[in-house]
Amino acid sequence: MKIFSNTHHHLHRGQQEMFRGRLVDCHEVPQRLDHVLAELARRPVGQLLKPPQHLNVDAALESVHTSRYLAFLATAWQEWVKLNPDNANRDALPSVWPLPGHHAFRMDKPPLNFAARLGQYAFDAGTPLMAGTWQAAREGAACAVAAAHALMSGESATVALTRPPGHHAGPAYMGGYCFLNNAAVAAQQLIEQGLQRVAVLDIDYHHGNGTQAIFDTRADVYTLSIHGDPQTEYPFFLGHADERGSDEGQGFNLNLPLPRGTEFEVWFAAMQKALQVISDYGPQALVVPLGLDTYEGDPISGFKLKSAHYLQIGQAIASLRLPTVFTLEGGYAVADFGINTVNVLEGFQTF
Ligand code: Q9C
Ligand code: ZN
Repeated sequence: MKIFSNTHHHLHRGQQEMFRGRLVDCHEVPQRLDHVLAELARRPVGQLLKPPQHLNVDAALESVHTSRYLAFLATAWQEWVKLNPDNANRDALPSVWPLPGHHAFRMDKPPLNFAARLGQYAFDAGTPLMAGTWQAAREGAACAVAAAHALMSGESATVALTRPPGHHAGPAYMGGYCFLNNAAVAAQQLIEQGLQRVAVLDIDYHHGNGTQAIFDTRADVYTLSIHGDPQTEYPFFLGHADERGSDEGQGFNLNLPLPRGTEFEVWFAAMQKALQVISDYGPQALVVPLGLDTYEGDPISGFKLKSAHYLQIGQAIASLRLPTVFTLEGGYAVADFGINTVNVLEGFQTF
């Protein structure tokens, strides 16, 4: 198992996120990845690598995100500081948005003010952007490209071990602590390297809205997500069971929402259903956006999985016998995050 690790992830360290009317400490912290690395030192389930230099990361990003969004991200921090020099000590968070469906808003006259532009590219105020965000996120995407390419070279499983996470990032927006959609980058690279069908099985607690949106109209990437019911759980505005894909992609998205409080047995039944659908689709590879926020100890989520269950989950994924790329997503019970992550990888390896 080749594990591509983002050595630049520390450059992204948000201070605070907006939550119910106040700024609270960020949940998505650098120590998360440090705990995984520490656990991998104890249980070396694979080879730790850096993504090679020669990869065309920009082209890989352009194939899942819009050029405008990428250009915005690359210069966002400089623009934020230009707005007011004092901003150099503050993370950028949006606070004004053009509400969709309200024709009074002039979508044809995009504002020049940077605080307003931020609202055009972010769907929440919980995703702080700072000086090192672009560099950290881009190196994370490089890990996803490397993981996809290594799979095409014959590895049976690879990992993009990275933060910030990616699955909430859409074609032209950030949100949910995500900027660049690493899982979508990996899936798209597998297609561009010659595969005809790829499945994406998202097991983060939160619906993978960005990945679903990116592949919504496509039949060559089947997106599946098991997550907290969006009627009560973030990201709220997508992730219902009746979203099956559009146009050519009709029938190639499956959402399996579960109520807050769901225990492992019920969660695992949904997983079995997803595995059957994947197996019927007959993909040549699998991408797993791996969130560990389904854990009972997670401070912002509502499922009740225990650490030992992650070994079983890894085994169940391996039972598909598909070349598999894992990308690291959420999981905020920081002290147990390393154990839970490595349990999935070890379960996969020992199937
Ligand atoms: N302040 C991922 O797991 N905020 N993103 C919820 C807590 C958003 C989660 C409220 C949660 C985003 C990758
Ligand atoms: Zn999550």
